[in-house]
This record gives sequence, structure tokens and C-alpha cells, in this order.
Amino acid sequence: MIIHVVNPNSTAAMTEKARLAAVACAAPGTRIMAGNPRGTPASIEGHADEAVAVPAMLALIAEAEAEGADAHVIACFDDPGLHAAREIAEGPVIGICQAGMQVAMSIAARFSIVTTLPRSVPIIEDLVAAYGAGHHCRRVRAADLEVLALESDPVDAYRKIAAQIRMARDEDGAEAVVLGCAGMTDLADRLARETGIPVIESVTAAVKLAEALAAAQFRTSKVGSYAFPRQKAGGAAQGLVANLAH
Ligand code: 5HY
Repeated sequence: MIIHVVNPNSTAAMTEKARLAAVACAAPGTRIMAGNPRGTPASIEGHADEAVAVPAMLALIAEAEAEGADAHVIACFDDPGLHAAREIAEGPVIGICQAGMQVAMSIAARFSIVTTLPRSVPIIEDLVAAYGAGHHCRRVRAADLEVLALESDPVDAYRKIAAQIRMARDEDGAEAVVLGCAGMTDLADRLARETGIPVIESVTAAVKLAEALAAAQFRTSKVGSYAFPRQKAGGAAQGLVANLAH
């Protein structure tokens, strides 16, 4: 089985973190194919960065489909382009935000999310509502650090994230915490140990969900919403890999 993990930003170090998390949890016989576009924003922090990154991410997903990927993971906590990716793919496409919440709801009655910048909070709150997790999610918190600080200043980043997790535990009534950034993969085990609360690493959650769906032969439904894009001048099907022509 091949699981394609795509980081839509162009920071290779973050892609490698996601790849290592995926390899660490993948079952024997699952091959991880990880990558990121060139020329997209170095980090995704808000709607405009998402919009700029999605076309190149979709092209990588289309290529991975052609190369035999059985499922795809979008390794960015805004789940950018998730529904567009499901239109162009036959394999399941899993967003790490949705997967992180689904795992949280499966192991705890109430959870909080800790992400990076305050500007990401309303974006993730909208996803909480869209994914039907509103009754279970206590709060979306920001550690108030830029995404790339996870690479440039990991000590300070860890301190800020740990402080928010303790507040989620003590003030929100959270029974689990979801890490709200693909760049946090390497912090999860230590955070769980030091805070005493289950900490859900979202890339791992997404890879295991993708693996389970692919193993059970579940494919993205092409009846209705996620049908392949219709052929038209300049349309998505025309712009992506030829084999999308349906
Ligand atoms: C992510 N941005 O997971 C999100 C997190 C965020 O470049 N990778 C990014 O803070 O929105």
C-alpha cells in the first residue's frame, strides 16, 4: 500500500517531520510517499496562503494518483483544498485537522486544539463546526507562535504549546488535546508525558485513518459532490494530470 503525504507549504523540513511521523506509525507493507510543492508559501498562515498553495498541492495529488497512491494525507492543519482534492482523487483524502478531531472524539468526551497563530483560530473553529465536532471541542487555542518558529526556536515553541495544553486541561475541561499544526509532530510524546493528558498528533491520526480506509478498499465516492471535475476550457481536469480526463 502507498500512502501519499503532501505538505502544501514549501518548507522541506516540515515535510520531513511529517514523513518521519508517517513512517513511524505506518504498518509493515505500507510505503510512505511524502512531498511538498516548490514555490508555495513557506508556511500556511491564513486564507490567502491556503489559496496560493492549493493548486500546486492538487497537482501533486494528481501525480501521486497516477503513480499508484492508495490514499492521500494533507499535512496542514487548515485542511486546505480538502474537498477539491477529493474531487480529483479516487483514493481517500484525509485532512490532518479532520482526522485529529475524529481521533479526539473517539478517545475523549471533550477536547481542545492548540495551534500556532491567533489568526488560525477562527479558521479551525469553522472546521470544528463543519466537521460536526462543535459539541465535543471545548476551545481552539493559539500558542501565539508563527509556524516556522517550530523550526527556528523549538525550545520556546515547546514552552508555549505546553502552557496552552495545561490551560486546556485545567480551564477548558479538555480530556485530550489535538496538536493543531503539522510542524508539531515531534513534540507529541514529550507533551503527553509532561502534561498528563492524551496529546493527539494529527499527522499520525491521518495516516492511520488513511491506511485503514485504503486497507478496507474504501474509495472516495464519485457520486455527486466528489465526482471528477467536468471537462471545460481552463478547468481543473484540464489543468491537472491528463489521466484525470473523465
Ligand atoms: C500547518 N500551517 O499545519 C498549518 C498550521 C497553522 O504551514 N502547516 C502550516 O498554523 O495553520
